[in-house]
Amino acid sequence: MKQKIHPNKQWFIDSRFGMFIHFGLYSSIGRGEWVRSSELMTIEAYQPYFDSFNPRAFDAEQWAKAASEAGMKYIILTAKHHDGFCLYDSKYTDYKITNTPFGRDLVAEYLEAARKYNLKVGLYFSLIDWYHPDFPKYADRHHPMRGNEAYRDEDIDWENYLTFMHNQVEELVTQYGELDIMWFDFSYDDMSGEKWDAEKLMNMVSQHQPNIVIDNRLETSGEGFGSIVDAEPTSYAGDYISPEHIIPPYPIKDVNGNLVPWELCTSINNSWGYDPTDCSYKSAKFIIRKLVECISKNGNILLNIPPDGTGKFNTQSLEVLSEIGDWMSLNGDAIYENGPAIGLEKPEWGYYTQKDDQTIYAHIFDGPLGVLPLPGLASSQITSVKRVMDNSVVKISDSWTALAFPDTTFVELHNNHATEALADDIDM
Ligand code: FHN
Repeated sequence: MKQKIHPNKQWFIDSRFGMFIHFGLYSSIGRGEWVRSSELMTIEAYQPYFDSFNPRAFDAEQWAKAASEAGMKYIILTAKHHDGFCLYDSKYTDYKITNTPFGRDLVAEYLEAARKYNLKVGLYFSLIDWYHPDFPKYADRHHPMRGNEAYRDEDIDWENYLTFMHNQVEELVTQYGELDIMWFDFSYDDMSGEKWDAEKLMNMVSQHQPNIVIDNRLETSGEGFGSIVDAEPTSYAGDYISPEHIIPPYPIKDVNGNLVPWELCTSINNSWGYDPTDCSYKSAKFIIRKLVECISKNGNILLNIPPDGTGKFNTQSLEVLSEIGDWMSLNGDAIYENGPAIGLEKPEWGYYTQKDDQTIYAHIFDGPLGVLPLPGLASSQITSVKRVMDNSVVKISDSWTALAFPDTTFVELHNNHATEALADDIDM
């Protein structure tokens, strides 16, 4: 089944697992990245966080090493979030990290470290900018100054805002080397598509970075598919769909039956920006199982890890990432370059994924009574079954008997070979 992506961008689908990082002034407040909006905070009330911003424990190598050792193949950092604060030395604004006590271009350091760890590198860029005077305030349902009478008769120059926004994107795609992903965020109401002058923006980005992978949020938010599934997608539909905290129930296809790439973005807890009161950390096992589910439906996971106000990942995040990495080091073959198992129904005990014409993986979440039913597989098709969730390799060789029933093959799991293999189990 064909994928709807350029061959130069196949690495994105093959990678399957990436790290998202939301970091900025809001990280030092600790109430999430929407704190200005959720608390109707004026620029003046937010200014002290700018004036004192100095993440002393920031170490880009900690971020990159943690991502690499967790088995993540790409990494995406917020170069600028909705508050308009730039983590890089933008020449189009003074609202940037190089004007804070930190004083350094954090994006440049992040990119250098990520490339050192052989990660594909991406930047998140907010189309929304609550700091810029020409971004609408009073009538915008997200803006921190929404409904504030001081802005009822605001006189904004939207063309000036678009020039500013496009210029910032252009400096990112021309001043920081080869970028692998541009993660625009996000469209809503009439703030979508050509409101952003999206075709011009996409053309400019692709001209400077011809192989860059781009998400679909010039058109949508985390809830829509956008026109990439249409027969005639718009010029700014992007390369993939970016559902947020939502796993589609099936592989997404376009009108011609081609698989459409997608990437679930979610966080290791329930917060994008750092919030020390959010202790809802997902377990490694839960994340791995969701990753397998996504892959079985042709999706990736972009897992957000929020650094604290000093710039470092906390212990809970590092422990989960380390446990995922242990599992990935044993079972990465059943993750990378895997996709939906063609023609096979989802088995009751978990998921199939398929790597190539010869290799199907049985991801067994709920072990069978004793004999493993492999629906849709004939014993002649099977040369090995890797029980990746229990880290036991169950191979069918001449000493095994594979019981075949109509449309189902059963693999006996109590063979002495299995016993040897099971002895190598690593407890999840
Ligand atoms: O508003 C943002 C939010 O802060 C966060 O960056 C997420 C990540 O996908 N995107 C937007 C909400 O969809």
